[in-house]
Amino acid sequence: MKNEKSIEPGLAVIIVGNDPASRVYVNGKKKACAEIGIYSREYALPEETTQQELLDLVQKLNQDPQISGILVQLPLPSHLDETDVIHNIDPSKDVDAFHPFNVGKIMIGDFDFLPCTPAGVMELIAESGIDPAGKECVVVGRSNIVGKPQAMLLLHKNGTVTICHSKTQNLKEVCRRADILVAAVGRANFITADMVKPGAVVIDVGMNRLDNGKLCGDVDFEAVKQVAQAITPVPGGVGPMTITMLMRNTIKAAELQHQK
Ligand code: L34
Repeated sequence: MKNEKSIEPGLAVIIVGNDPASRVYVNGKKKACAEIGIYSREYALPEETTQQELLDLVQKLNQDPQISGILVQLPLPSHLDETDVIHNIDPSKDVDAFHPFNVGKIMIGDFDFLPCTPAGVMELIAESGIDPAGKECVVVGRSNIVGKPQAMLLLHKNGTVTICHSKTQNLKEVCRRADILVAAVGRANFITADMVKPGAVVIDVGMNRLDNGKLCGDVDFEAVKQVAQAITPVPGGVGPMTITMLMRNTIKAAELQHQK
């Protein structure tokens, strides 16, 4: 019989430099680990860290049996090559699912990990009793971290998916078709009420810090909530789900490594 007790998930979080938003998110991740009993280790590296130093740390953590998941908090300072760092994380410890191996597995539909933010969005939709099957799903934003994988996950659930971006023509009309609208643009109040079909489900992935320090999503919440059937707030919507999905991925990584 398998000894369940011997599985001990461990998460290594690497943060480079002094981005205040990254600090908040990393603190949230450590706190979540502590709350649910996941061992976590933080590596706070100075702004001047070199690519080689960062890669050496990733290599060391790839070999560390206490560590099941490695997360390099993005964005990195501009002198560092994010793609190169991600490529050097062992795919079996890639709890962000950013490594091309895991990205490819998601495309095929045979995956171990899902990227945390899009997975969190899917959980919110499912827990609200909403089934994307056959529905018009519009994703605004095409980043590798959110927009593209989000579209793929909605497609896996049989949604009819459209991806919009800065070159999209008639953005308003396309958004108004959506039964499920996911905003991942990175611009405060970008989605206005006239872009939303009455009764639509609106998910706000935006995390914009206004000059007054207030956190604000991509959706004009006060106006859009009047027309939407369901809408996620910022803060208190997708952000905490991102952290929850990281916990799920870390446990999954530990289980998979244990089976080997
Ligand atoms: N490698 N980098 C890597 N993985 C990730 O999954 C992330 N992301 C994004 C930025 N860089 C990353 C995050 O963790 C965004 N993100 C994230 C995580 C948590 C929250 C927001 C973004 C969050 O908890 N937001 C709170 C408010 C926090 C605040 O006050 O600033 C909320 O309620 O939305």
